[in-house]
Amino acid sequence: MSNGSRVLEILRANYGKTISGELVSNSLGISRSATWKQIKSLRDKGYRISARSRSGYCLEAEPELSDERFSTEENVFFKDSVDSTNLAAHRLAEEGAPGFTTVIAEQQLAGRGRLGRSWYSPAGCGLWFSVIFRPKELTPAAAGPITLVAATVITRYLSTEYSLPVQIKWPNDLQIGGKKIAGILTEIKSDLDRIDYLIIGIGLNVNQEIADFPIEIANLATSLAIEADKKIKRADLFLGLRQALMSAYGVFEKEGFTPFRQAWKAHNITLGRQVKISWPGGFLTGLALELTDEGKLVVKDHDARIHLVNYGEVS
Ligand code: BTX
Repeated sequence: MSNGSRVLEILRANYGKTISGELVSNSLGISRSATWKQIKSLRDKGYRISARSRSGYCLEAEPELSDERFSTEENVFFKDSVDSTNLAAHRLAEEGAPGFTTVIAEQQLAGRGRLGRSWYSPAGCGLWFSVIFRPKELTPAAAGPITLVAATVITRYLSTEYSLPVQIKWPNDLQIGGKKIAGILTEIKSDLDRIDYLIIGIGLNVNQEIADFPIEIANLATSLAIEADKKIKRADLFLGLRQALMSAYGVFEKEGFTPFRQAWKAHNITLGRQVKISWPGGFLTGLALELTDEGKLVVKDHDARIHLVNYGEVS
């Protein structure tokens, strides 16, 4: 155990109480200045520790997300700050990280949306994480609906835990009352018939207030705290969502999208509407009729021709 973890262990055992610096140093067999160095580094990680020269140190609050919080979870990597958890997950996957390896960050400096858009991911209020999947049997084509599976699982989880009317806009937007609460970015590394790995990145607004959103998305975005009218413990929510995703993945790998389709339909706001679906270089307008077992959107255009669409942006 590192000196930092040992100092933290002592402070935690005396949570809310002041403990003398001398006692901490003596019980660890390190100098007072080495103890002070560890206190400073814990403070940098977000631990609120008061220090008084005569009386000592007192742990007053711990960061919600931290290395220590997830130290007992298998293959969960926490970062204070990262460019993008999807990029960090790619790097780990390239180094051979096993399936279900997960990167979670307090903040992303270059959080990514689809088609080169950016995802606003400041510290202290959201869940920004990416999970690596290593399908053994899925072909790239069969893996397509995995984004819909993730959307269904997260929607079901949030609806049940917080009694919120979360809705899915095909393919990857989670909304409440027309405002975006979460986004999913799925990326794949594969050749034509074999998947090396899939990465599912999830951005979920948790404890933001309306005033916390930048002006460009203030009217488009919402958070769990705004909708549920209470602050939410992010670490517990993350672990619950990750578990739900891992379990759902097991079902998807064996049985495909079919077991999730009814739940997706129950929460969706796309079917039965006139839609414009755009993709790089084209678009289609028509009525969204159905979602197939393969996760494709069935659209009837104005000449009554039927199209099966598996990628695009709905407006
Ligand atoms: P998207 O392309 O569907 O949505 C991106 C659009 O959403 C932006 O152009 C902006 O209008 C809006 N937006 C940006 N930030 C937010 C926000 N915090 N809340 C609501 N609306 C917002 C959706 O892309 C997929 C996003 C995935 C994000 C996760 S976070 C963890 C992982 N790492 C990473 O870099 N991306 C994923």
